[in-house]
Amino acid sequence: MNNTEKKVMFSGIQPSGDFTIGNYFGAIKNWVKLQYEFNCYFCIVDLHALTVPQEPAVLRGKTMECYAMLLAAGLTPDNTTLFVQSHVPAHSELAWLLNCGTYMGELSRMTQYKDKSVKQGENIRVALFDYPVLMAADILLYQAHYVPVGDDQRQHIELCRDVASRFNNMYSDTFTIPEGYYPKTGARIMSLSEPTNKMSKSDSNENGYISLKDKPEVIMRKFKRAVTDSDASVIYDEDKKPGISNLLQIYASATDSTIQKAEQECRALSYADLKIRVAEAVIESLKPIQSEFEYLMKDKKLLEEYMQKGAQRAEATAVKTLNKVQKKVGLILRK
Ligand code: ATP
Ligand code: LTN
Repeated sequence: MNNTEKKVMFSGIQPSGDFTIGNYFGAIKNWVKLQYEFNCYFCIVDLHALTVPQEPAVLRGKTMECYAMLLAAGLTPDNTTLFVQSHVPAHSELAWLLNCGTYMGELSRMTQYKDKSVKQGENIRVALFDYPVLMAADILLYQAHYVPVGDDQRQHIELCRDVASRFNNMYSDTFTIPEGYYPKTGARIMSLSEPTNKMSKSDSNENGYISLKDKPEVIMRKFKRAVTDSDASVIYDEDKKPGISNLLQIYASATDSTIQKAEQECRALSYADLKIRVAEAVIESLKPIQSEFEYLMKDKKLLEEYMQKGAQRAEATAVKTLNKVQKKVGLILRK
């Protein structure tokens, strides 16, 4: 099947820190499989990262690293259009036009905004409020059929569908109405230090997450410190034993197995041995990614070339949709 016959898939990931094994087992590893089945656009959403304060030099560095890491994890420029959001200005332009058809009330209901704005104190950026509209623009520019995301993004996908349908009804069919693509077996990896919270790359406590860049000795140390419980049985029970369940989930993901099998295999281990077993499996599964990442980071020119090609390919599609929208709302297209 050539790319034009495949359904379109779009997803984004923020360069707001180093990718964690949560991002890898929960999202990136699936993207690598999906790229052979769909016409995939995967995007480093640097403009989304700016909705909370960022150190400019750090953001630039992370964007480059995240791009290299996605390649190292197995996305290939032949099968995926991999690009940086700010390299395709159509994202910001469509976001503005969609802003003109989105209601304050709709955005006020977004739980991610409510959660994140509490952390920002008094000076909450307008962009944080507007985050879902930029996300809708990302998706709609490519006429995406499917958007692989975690459960936490459900509300944003619904908003995107509402905004797109409203536009289609008002002006005539323009946008494909996208669907969330929630992998049935998608791993949800929790923090090692607070196993009832999601593992997150922007966590201020480095012991809570394993970065894909962590060296083997760091991975081992972090797992050895992982919070468990005082009972000693290795059983999967998310409510009663969140720490142990998380370790079993990570083990299953790292060994491409199931939670049931992981539980059987590890049942007889002490907690200390379980932690070592899981750490070793993670170290092993990250090895090829880490060596490829190191290799790619030595060749910035090659990375920039890939970035440029990705942006060109994305832009060719994005501009078509943007121009349609501009015409429909009454703008004169520049000749
Ligand atoms: P941040 O800390 O900046 O909010 P994050 O680490 O939560 O970032 P996102 O950039 O919001 O990650 O998400 C990128 C993708 O990774 C999404 O598809 C999301 O569902 C997935 N993901 C993030 N954290 C986890 C996790 N702990 N377990 C499984 N999947 C995850
Ligand atoms: N909000 C998403 C990141 C994101 C995204 C997108 C995902 C930005 N634009 C478009 C899918 C499609 C997140 O925090 N995971």
